[in-house]
Amino acid sequence: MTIQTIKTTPYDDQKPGTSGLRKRVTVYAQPNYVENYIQSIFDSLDGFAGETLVIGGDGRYYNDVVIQKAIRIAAANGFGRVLVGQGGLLSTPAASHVIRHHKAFGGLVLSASHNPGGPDGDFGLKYNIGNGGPAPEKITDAVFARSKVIDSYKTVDTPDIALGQIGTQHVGDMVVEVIDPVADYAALMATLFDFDAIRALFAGGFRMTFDAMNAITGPYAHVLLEDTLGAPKGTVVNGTPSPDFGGGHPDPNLVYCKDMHDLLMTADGPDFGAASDGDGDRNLIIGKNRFVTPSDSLALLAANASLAPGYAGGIAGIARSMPTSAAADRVAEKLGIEMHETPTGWKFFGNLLDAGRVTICGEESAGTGSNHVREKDGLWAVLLWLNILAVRKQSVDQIVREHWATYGRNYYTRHDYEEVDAAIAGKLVDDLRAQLPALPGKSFGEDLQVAYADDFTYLDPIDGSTSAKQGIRIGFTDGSRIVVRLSGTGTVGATLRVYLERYEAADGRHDLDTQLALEPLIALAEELSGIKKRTGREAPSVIT
Ligand code: G16
Repeated sequence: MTIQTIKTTPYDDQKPGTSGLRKRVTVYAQPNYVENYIQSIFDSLDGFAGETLVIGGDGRYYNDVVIQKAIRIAAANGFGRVLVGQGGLLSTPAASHVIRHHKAFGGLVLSASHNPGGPDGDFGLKYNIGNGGPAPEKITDAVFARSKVIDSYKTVDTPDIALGQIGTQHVGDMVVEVIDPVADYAALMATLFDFDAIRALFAGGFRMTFDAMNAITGPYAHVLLEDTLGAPKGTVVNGTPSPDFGGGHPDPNLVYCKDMHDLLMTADGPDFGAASDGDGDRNLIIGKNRFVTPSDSLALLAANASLAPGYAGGIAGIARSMPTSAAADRVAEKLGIEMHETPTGWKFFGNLLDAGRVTICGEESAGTGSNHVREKDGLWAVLLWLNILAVRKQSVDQIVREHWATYGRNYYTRHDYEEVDAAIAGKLVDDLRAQLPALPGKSFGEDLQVAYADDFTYLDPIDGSTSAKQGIRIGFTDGSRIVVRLSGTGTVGATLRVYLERYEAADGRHDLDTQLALEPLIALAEELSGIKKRTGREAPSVIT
């Protein structure tokens, strides 16, 4: 095998965001853009000679091109073996499991997650470490630093690897194993959940619809829900992955899954609806006549996890991202277990999971997961919900209402302003930050008195690292909160996210419309930040 060293010039924009490097395909298609980034990753790692690397992606446009480049660069850099999903496919949680299960050194996950795909859509690359989780900031910072000075990359001159056939091939001295993308993951799910109980649920006439959004979870959902658990054929819709997600936006929220939501709100609709995103790590949960917010879903899954065999011994602790509602905190308090608040992004959960401090983690952005992998996991959440429904023999709506009656309800919404001018968004956040020292103690209206106001800094209790400027928090004495932060996954302009939350006690009113219940906070957020005035937007682009 002849290793080629190719001269290159650096790009200045290869800074990984909340979850890897996400850019337009047109940006990724620039000369050596992919090569520079992958070489910068490998240059930031030590000790992988002869080791195993996992590579797989969500099958979006450009996946096939990048995967061939990645295999060649891995061979030239001295990896001993690459495990790659058949067709270049692996959902993000499956990639995490394959890394762990096969004791790989790490993995390259090719995905821009819920962002649209296609020639004019987005592409993404993320490096995951040996625990199966996204690389921590000390690695992503090193990758960015390297990308700014890189002057060459290594590759080999070989024909493309045939990814269609399961089996073993060679690229120079490196072994390439093309594996079934679903098998290892499906076997893991069987160890966590009571498949017999879920089979009995379906056999008893329980009806669900699962929208795979023309993305990666289709093959996984067909195997697990229909072939293994006996849900009728047709339960999984949009189940064939396509490079541009059928022209859709593979984000499982109430905007892009409106049809499913509306179906679940009809009298003869199914009992349960769920969806997952482009790379299979997010989930949407809707029961008949009951949408479950991701923050509530996290709390409910944590409270009921012990009903599934994989968690029968109880859970060690819960972690949630800072903007996620405090609903899970009340569950942790009642269970007498640890509760952690981390910055946005799954990479911050890894240390807590590795240390055994937490078992279940979640984010308000439709992400939930557990210590079974080191990524959030869409189908896992769906299966845990099914397991809970099978054991409790109640509807989603009943379970949610009982939860609120026990713990109280955290009314919660997120307002996104997408593709805002980056300079305006940056200034807006800076100006809001400048107001923070004067806010504590101040009252707004009759009920809102500021208890604290800060820019969230996280101190990792395991490795002692700190992450500053993780989002502005304004907390009130009644448990209400306003959080404002800039997205780290958008690819055009800036996305401003405003998160709003209000707590209503267990004996309070739980049947209010969410936007109405949060109206005073929505108005106050505008008063303090001036988003509409400064951006000229009349309303958020997306409300979840
Ligand atoms: C968004 C969400 C985060 C999530 C991240 C990555 O980040 O707000 O909670 O961790 O996406 O998720 P995925 O891999 O599914 O895209 P941001 O920075 O845009 O708010």
